[in-house]
Amino acid sequence: MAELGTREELPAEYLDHLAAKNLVPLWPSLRAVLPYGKPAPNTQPVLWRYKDIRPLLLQAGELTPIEKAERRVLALGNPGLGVDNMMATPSIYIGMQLIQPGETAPCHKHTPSAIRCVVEGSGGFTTVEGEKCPMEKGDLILTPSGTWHEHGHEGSGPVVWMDALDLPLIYYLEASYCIEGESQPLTNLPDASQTRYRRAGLVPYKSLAGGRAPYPLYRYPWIEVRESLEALEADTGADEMIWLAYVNPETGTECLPTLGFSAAMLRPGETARPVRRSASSVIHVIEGEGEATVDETEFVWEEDDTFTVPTHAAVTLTNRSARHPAFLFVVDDAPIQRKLLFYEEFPEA
Ligand code: GTQ
Repeated sequence: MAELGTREELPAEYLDHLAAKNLVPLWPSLRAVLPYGKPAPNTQPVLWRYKDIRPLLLQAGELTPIEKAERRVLALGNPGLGVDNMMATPSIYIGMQLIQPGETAPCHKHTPSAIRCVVEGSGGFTTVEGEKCPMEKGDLILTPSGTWHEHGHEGSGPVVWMDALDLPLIYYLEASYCIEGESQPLTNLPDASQTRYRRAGLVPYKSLAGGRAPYPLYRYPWIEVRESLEALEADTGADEMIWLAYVNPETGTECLPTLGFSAAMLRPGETARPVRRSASSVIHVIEGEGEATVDETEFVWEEDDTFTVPTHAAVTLTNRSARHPAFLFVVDDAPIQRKLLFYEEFPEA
């Protein structure tokens, strides 16, 4: 591999002339933008403990009325990417959102796509395109790019959920913006997870004739995902992960064009080694306690904690409990990488 020339080797006067014309020599920076063999991520493996987040989020509820916040959220900033940039990974924004009883977060739509995974509380709801989706712990609710959405809370006690958005990417593309709207009229039907898409393998007959909605299902109830994972245990080899992907029930492909969602169950005492891959991801603990290694970094995680996995990182996940399963929710940017035709998996030799 040839040594590349440096800036220092170039005459100062020449560098000044380049700068005056908005020109940059590539070769001194070539290895930084095209490292050999694999990427050199700035993203750090980071763990956010819900124990740390929760009191600060509740304090936000006292300090800032919802009207002054629009969305009352603490964003998880990766120090490697600049904490203030609100990036958990280069493509994934993660926020923890608090809504108190009776509060509403007004209706809007935006170019970034979002999802919620409910962390605690009962009685919260998100209305998406007129469909009122209940929010119970672990539920996944999609608010794809361009869909109207608003949040509310009809129960008691705080409701907290994790937001994941493709905001860093859309912002980087200078395409991120939002439109405010009036509160939506409700369709007055149960959400589609209870009616049109009640069960995997069944879709409304008319969807076969084409004219499919791009986002037929907005809510994936955790109670059913959890049951599905548990049912797989008997049928999954000890060396295989119990891992289900959330998909669009009409196309069988990822729910959103940019971010992917999946849920894994770790059997009591299990150490899982998910395949190393080119995607970055964020792992959120829905239930259980354990340990993780992300390249050289070691974490001890508990229920409701959240941690990052940079691109190409090697991961191990251990369930510390000898008696109870653990359940993890995974957000990744594999759908973007697949569309751009460079997604890779690196099975262990
Ligand atoms: O709930 O619509 O964390 O628009 C960031 C931006 C949540 C939301 C966030 C948003 C929302």
